[in-house]
Amino acid sequence: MSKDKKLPGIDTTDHVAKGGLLNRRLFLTSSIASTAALATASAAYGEDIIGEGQDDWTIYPGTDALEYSDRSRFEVENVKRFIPNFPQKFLDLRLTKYVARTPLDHLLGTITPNGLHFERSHQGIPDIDPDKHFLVIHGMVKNPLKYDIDALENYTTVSRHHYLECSGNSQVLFQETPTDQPIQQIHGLVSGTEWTGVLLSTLLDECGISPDAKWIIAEGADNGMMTRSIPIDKALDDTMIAIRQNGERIRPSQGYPMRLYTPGYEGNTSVKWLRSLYVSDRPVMSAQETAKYTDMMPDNKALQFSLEQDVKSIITRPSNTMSLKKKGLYEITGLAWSGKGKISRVEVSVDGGQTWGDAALEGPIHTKMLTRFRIPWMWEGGSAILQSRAYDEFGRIQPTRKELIDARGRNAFYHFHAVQSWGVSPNGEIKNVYA
Ligand SMILES: Nc1nc2c(c(=O)[nH]1)N[C@H]1C(S)=C(S)[C@@H](COP(=O)(O)O)O[C@H]1N2
Ligand SMILES: [Mo]
Repeated sequence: MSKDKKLPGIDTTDHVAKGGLLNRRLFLTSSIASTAALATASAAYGEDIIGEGQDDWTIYPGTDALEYSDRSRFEVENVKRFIPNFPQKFLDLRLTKYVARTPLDHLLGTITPNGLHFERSHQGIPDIDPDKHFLVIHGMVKNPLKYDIDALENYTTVSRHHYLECSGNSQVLFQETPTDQPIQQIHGLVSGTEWTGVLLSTLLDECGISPDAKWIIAEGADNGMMTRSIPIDKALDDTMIAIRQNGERIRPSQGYPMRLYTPGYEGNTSVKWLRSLYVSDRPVMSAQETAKYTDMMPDNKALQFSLEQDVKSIITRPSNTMSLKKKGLYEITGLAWSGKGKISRVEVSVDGGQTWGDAALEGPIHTKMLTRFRIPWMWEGGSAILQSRAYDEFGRIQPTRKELIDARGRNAFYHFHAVQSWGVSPNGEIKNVYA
């Protein structure tokens, strides 16, 4: 947008931080859309609504309805869980078969479409026939019981908006040098969903757990038999047996027909294809809570059961899969979440963390769910370093990368949640930098 174009009703001088960050109240004014339109839409001309370059789809009737609808064929090429043109040098052949990532740069809002939910399946996806699968609850209970999917559908279910994040998400940012991986590869192991399920407390109540029960040991029916220990307090709080994802039965890759879902805990504890919950007075000390998913500290001792995730945010637009084509007004937007509760505030900086402005949060804000933030930014064409910093309702703040590494040391691998930086160069190129 050139300087001589008017921005009707918009005060582009209301700066809230250095580098061109503008007051988030701009989004409340009715004309913000026309500002965006001035910046991005091209001029319509002539009397015809079917202008040059536009086909006329009104002539013939369209195709028939499908039994199960699909995306537009024009969306299929770019918006996928496997990164298009993914640089060969990053391919870890041991993992790629079993990992798929959410294309955060292509999404808006906070709900991840089911077909784009990230996936981590350590030993592949079992092809489970729901008529031949059930969950048993046993161990320190009065009545061991078993539940198939039909039984679970008959309980009163809860539907809640929550995120799920692998604790290995963003781990490449612990490395010494910034990465040139696409944002989907860096941060794409997080998704947001309306999960529907039966609260585990309901089923544990029915089975009658012993007063000495301290842990619930969950086991999956997959080839890897993922096994994790969940503290009893969490099991009785908001843990559910999830059976639906955004309304429909959960996908095979998400644990069909039933999975454990532990809101705000590291993704690994949400055991998919759940077949057993063993009530115990101690954790099981499985491979996934000893050799893996522990936090190696600077003194080479490992923290175990660091299950609840911290407060975190990322800027998804603009990000390193895009470049800024011209000077002008941009919206900086991204996602913030906390494993403990609600996001209360997100600040954005475009000068590498020297000055900060408050971003607008899009409501309703759900607990342990992705929250979208946005702030207007007038880019004058210089270099900039974009950062976001989230707070949760308990006052927890995202640390800087330096603070996180000082606390966690160089052995750290899981739970990277520090402030992340996108460097913008004067030619509009964006890449991951350390600031
Ligand atoms: N049974 C089983 N449950 C599992 C896994 C697995 O491999 N097997 N992977 C875990 C890991 S590491 C993560 S991050 C989440 C991923 O859930 P999603 O694939 O639905 O995104 O599931 C967890 N539950
Ligand atoms: Mo994970």
